[in-house]
Amino acid sequence: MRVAFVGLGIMGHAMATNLVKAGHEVTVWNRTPGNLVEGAGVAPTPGAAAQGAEVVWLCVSDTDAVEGVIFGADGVEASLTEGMIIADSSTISPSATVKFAERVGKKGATWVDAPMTGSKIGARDGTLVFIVGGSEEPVERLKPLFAAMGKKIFRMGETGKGQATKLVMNLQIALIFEGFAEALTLATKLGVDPQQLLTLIEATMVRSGVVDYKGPFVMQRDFTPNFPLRLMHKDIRLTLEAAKEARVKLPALETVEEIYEMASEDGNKDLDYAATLTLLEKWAGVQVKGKAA
Ligand code: NA7
Repeated sequence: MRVAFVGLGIMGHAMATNLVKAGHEVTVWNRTPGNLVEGAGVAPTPGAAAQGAEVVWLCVSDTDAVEGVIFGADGVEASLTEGMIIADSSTISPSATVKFAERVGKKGATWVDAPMTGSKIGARDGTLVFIVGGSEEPVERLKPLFAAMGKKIFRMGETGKGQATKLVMNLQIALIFEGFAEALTLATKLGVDPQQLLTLIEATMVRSGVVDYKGPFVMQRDFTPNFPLRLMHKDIRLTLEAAKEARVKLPALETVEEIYEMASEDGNKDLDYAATLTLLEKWAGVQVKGKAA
């Protein structure tokens, strides 16, 4: 298929690369020039990338970035044609998604929200899990592209429901990780070996996918970003906004949001969100160390 790919960050670059590898005709655009994908064409603007494309795939930071690349100067909007699909893998506001979809719908284009989970490694290996909102027909048409970048897709309902679901998934990741980080901090302060604690967790019902993935990184104190703290913080804020719009109270997430705020002020925003641990350590006056650290 002819695909315009907009946004070549940690996730987008790997995703566009996998589309090229699967034989699709890809043209990329990235805000900061010079970010190239082998085998793909490069366009000077998002609008130029979208010219003649069947699908415009987005993977940019946040709601404002999506609005800018679609509706801003030199944006995709001017190149929209009947039948074109915009697939958005950025994690953004569900209510803004519905508004964007209505606006592009006036030009005959369809919006599919397709945020994903699987992190940097999933993007590289083409094993992402897509959490999709949109009508059945365009989602069906996108299947060869989903297959090139991921291993599973879950259609959660109409446009906006993919974003809504992604937010409630990240809500859980943020709370599960914070529980793990608090446990490691208190264990260390009480003289329990964190590595042994991790081994115990893995052997019991406390085990989780989040701990399976993050545990080894934390034990080695490797906070290089798989999923940057600033982006998880953005998702937590989006979740709290969506909850407010829906008149739902999320007290645990509100507290975790404050931790992210302070961890960012402490200079950790470009590290992995696992670096929120360092704030708890600072307060407790300890450092969690596994055998390998
Ligand atoms: P990254 O690695 O921070 O990449 C973000 C990308 O978004 C990158 O290509 C940025 O371009 C681009 N970006 C950011 N702001 C803008 C604006 N205003 N206009 C156009 N492009 C922009 O994030 P990830 O790849 O990890 O994640 C991307 C999304 O997936 C995000 O929503 C996550 O929550 C999930 P740059 O190279 O900085 O010029």
